[in-house]
Amino acid sequence: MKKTLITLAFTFATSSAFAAMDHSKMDHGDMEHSQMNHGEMDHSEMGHSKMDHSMMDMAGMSQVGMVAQGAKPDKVVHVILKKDMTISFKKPVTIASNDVVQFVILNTTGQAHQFSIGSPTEQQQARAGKADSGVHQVEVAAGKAQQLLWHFHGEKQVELACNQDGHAKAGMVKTLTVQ
Ligand SMILES: [Cu+2]
Repeated sequence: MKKTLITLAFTFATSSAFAAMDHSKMDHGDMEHSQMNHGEMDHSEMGHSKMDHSMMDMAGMSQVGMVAQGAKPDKVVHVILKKDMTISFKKPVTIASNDVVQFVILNTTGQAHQFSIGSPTEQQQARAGKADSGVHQVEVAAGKAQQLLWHFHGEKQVELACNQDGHAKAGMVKTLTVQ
């Protein structure tokens, strides 16, 4: 248990003060819980796959996170693609950094659309035709639903879009800010 805590502390330490701490002299029994962000450090719910990939800089990773295969979602967000060329959420949602979100995307229109996720910069690059923009994209056929399990980490400004020709311009863009 102590080992787990130490590992987590190292993993999430961002301040140099914390990193410079002499761990050999640290009294873990008296460890100040106020120093920890419990939202990010609830290890009882945290699968190791969720932690490990956050530390890796690998291909297929967006500036706003990556696909979270096999992870347990913290939140489920229902996304509706509508005929008026909008992307909307069924209910308002607050997404925090490190959340694993299961997007359930319903295409209520009579044509195929995409649901893509990335930073605004990555989305611009994707729409300009750049192959390795970092954007992750799911195809949603007319009248069908798709799912995407996404682990949010990195940049706070996130853009959801359909990048088929002209669709983003027509309104199929939704921005959100990770808390
Ligand atoms: Cu579209």
